[in-house]
Amino acid sequence: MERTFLAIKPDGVQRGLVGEIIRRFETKGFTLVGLKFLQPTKELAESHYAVHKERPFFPGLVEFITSGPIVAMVWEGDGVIASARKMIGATKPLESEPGTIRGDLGINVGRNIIHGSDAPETAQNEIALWFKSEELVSWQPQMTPWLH
Ligand code: FUP
Repeated sequence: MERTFLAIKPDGVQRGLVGEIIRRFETKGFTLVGLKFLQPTKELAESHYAVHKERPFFPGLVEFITSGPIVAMVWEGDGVIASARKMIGATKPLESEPGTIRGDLGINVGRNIIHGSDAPETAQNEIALWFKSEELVSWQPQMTPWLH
């Protein structure tokens, strides 16, 4: 079963959006298999965003992500990687459609509430970076078999 890594960034936590965001993925029908609340170290943030390390916004991005606690999560379900990206919406505020998390809840490219893995390989790498295998729980919701 496909899995993706999602993280509610410090702005999402500070604005009280944790419940709203988790609700969207739960009601969509995806299954939460990993969850932790932590303030990332600079080392962890730099590894996570290593692909952007030459970009001018990199230092500010690392400073922001390490500025407060975040909610790190692994979600599971059919097509969850691409589906979560759709639900999150585009990076640029003017391109994130209403109905998406960023389109409904944000206006700033840097303070964009949530991260989601963009492809199967990055999902696998990010899950391994943020979670130990014993922190992930394999389970099946019992009450809604028609969704799964
Ligand atoms: P996304 O996958 O939508 O989170 O976006 P990217 O991987 O392209 O960018 C990672 C993060 O860098 C974004 F969440 C916000 C930040 N960023 C900026 O601050 N400025 C930019 O011009 C582009 C990205």
